Amino acid sequence: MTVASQYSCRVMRRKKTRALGIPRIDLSLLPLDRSKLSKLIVEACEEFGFFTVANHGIPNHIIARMEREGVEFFAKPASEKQRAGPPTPFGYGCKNIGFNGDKGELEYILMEANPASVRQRSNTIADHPKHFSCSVNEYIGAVRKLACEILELAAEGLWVPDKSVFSKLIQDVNSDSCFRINHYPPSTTTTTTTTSTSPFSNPKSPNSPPPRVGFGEHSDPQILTILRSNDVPGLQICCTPANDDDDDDDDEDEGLWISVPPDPSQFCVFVGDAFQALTNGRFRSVRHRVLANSAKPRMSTIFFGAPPLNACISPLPHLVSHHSPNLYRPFTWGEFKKAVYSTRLADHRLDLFKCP
Ligand code: GA4
Repeated sequence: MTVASQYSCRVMRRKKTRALGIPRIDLSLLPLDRSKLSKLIVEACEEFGFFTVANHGIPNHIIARMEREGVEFFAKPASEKQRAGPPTPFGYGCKNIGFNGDKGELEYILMEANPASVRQRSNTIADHPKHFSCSVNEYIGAVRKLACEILELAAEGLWVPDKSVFSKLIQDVNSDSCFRINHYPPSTTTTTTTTSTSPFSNPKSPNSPPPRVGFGEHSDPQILTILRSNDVPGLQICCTPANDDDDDDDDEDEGLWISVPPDPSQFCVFVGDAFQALTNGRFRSVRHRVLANSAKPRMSTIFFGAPPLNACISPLPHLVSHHSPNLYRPFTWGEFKKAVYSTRLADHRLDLFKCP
């Protein structure tokens, strides 16, 4: 990928994209303002495919325990960390991402988000495997519950008759959800820092050095992603500019990278490709990336909520009409995953499933 293409993001043109302030959903409005919240969540998923969640109700001690385990693991010597690798598809990875040659300035642990797999994998990850697996399973349990609450609010906001239509997919005992801890080591140069007075990172001055890419541009394949980071910046989401008055017929446009200010007290929520397909394109999976230019190490913990492998992903009938015909052909999550692993990070995998 060229440096120039790292600065821009090609996304489907949305003529109605307006404000560029990142939506923040305050869950303390529950239960009184449920319908207002569900409307705000739907708007955020339609316009950005992304929002942050404040007052989420997950106890601090669960988050703090999880964070300590991550810090402890990445502080180990490389040879010990490698005992948990390679990440094909689960385990410890360093710089290599996926199976097709993608690289990033990070190291990570990837695992299946079910209690038995976490327990088994902990033996190669931690000196105190029981402690590690308890911390991770408790954290995943809490975050999965948060994801379900958000999915139910989204279903209500879409006026879908069965409000558990999305949440039951990631709650299923056979859910293929996964969990990841990313660690971006500090940058040794201070000249490439991304912290600026403006959250908008492009256009860059021609003199500024190229950004160090921690995790390259991509969309998440699953239904919903819930991320929490420490207080170190780096995450950027791609948004389309407001262009309501531009009526030409190009179907693609340059996007704008917006830096998401880190806030350890909040969670970031990303719409994934499967959610875009289930909502017949009404929600959009957000393209995002992480730049690793900070002088401090960034660590993020991420839950990817996915359906069981045999679940059918097909636009909800309620969201298909004469005016909004089926955008995607039905596919199983297993089929989609196969496509995911045969592509490069930046590829648009959902396009392979578009109706002719
Ligand atoms: C992106 C979202 C999740 O981190 C992930 C990633 C996976 C991996 O790191 O192995 C992928 C990437 C992610 C999408 C395309 C493929 C698969 C790397 C890659 C090049 C765990 C996932 O499910 O898809």
